[in-house]
Amino acid sequence: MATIDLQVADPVKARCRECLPGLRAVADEAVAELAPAPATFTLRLVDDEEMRELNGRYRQLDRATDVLSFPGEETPEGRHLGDVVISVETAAAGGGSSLERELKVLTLHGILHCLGYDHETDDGEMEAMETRLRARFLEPSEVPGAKRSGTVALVGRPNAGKSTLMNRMLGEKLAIVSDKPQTTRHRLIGILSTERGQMVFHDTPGLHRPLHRLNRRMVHAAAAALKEADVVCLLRDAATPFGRGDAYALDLVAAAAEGRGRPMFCLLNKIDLIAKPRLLPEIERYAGRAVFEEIVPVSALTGDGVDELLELLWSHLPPGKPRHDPELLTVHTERFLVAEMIREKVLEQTRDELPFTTAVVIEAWEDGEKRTDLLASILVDRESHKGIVVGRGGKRIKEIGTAARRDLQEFLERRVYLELRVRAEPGWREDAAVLSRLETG
Ligand SMILES: Nc1nc2c(ncn2[C@@H]2O[C@H](COP(=O)(O)OP(=O)(O)OP(=O)(O)O)[C@@H](O)[C@H]2O)c(=O)[nH]1
Ligand SMILES: [Mg+2]
Repeated sequence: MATIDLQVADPVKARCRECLPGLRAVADEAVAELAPAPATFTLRLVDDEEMRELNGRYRQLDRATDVLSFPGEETPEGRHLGDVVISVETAAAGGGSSLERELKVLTLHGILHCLGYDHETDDGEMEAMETRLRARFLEPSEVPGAKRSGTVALVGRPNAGKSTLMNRMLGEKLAIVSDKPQTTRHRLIGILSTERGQMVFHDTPGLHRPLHRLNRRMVHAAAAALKEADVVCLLRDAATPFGRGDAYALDLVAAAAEGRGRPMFCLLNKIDLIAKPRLLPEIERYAGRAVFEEIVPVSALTGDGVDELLELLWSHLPPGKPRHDPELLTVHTERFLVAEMIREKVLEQTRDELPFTTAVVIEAWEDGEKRTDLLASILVDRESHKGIVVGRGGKRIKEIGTAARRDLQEFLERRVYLELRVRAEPGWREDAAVLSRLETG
């Protein structure tokens, strides 16, 4: 935790007394989030006279200004984030909003300068960050009942239960799920619209050390969501022992936390599988990393803890208008979702024999008057894998087809004729052209 040194010069003491608790809270939270390493930070409130003197000494300008920032440095005692000085008189004269709000706005502005942001040279980066910080720290409490709108990224190791959790929160089965790791291959968007506003989930491929071009794309998709989302949830399968893969995912997320300025939560999933006493050390392990706002135990499968989680997520989304038509569940094409549904059946039916190596391509799609005719190819890595998918006497591919057709008819709400082929396409996981075709989501 950072230590905030809040100094108030005598001439402005009476004027800003009532603002101090709120201001300290914002400074505390903002510093903790933007500079999670132990740090000290000084916030000094002064009058115009002292400000003019400082402005003259450090910037050779003989006039008062609203805020000055002095970035700090590493000291033997730890990191000093810097000093922000605000003239209460100038702040009160500008802005048009309450003094407390103006002081908070200037404090956030000063903190960002201390962190090295510079709105004069950074092409809007600092401004975007300020908008987010204001939405996060100022507006929600001041506009009761305002609608929320934002993105929530679900990241974590393969098999942690990200897709299951997204489906659970949407109340619809959008993402395919399997007991095999690396089921999700693309960033999958799920839209939840309620009277509270709009929450857009980004279900992501599991974080792992990538070996193929496909896997590099997968991890890249997860990393991008981690960077852009308003709220990040790191999921961990709490029923498995903490291992190298968990440490890898945690480090990636922690590295992305610095300077994000938006909240992150750690979700301990699959609590239906473990006894409570085993959960406590897990909670402590993640609480020890100062990047998480809260550690939340859930079961995506049974729904235990999910309502509380949704409540928490809503309260941390910025205010705003919905970005998508509230009728939509997702932004992906039917073609992409249909290919995914078929791939799920392949994963289900081939169990452990064909790990990570299939893809599904829709070759033809014809909407007739009463029926949709689909031709899909299942790509495998090697000639010798074809037999596994086809099965003895074609039994397995028939089962895949039957199961897929059932789901597709429900999804498309019409009769479906599905023809499946199996094609060996060696090296498809490295082939940029094939991968781009698969990404027409
Ligand atoms: N018991 C239990 N099983 C769960 C829970 N959540 C997910 N699972 C199971 O865990 C497996 C993996 O779930 P997914 O949702 O596909 O996991 P994922 O994190 O999306 O995996 P990738 O897409 O491969 O990264 C499936 O067999 C799920 O049924 C849970 O809360 N409890
Ligand atoms: Mg998934």
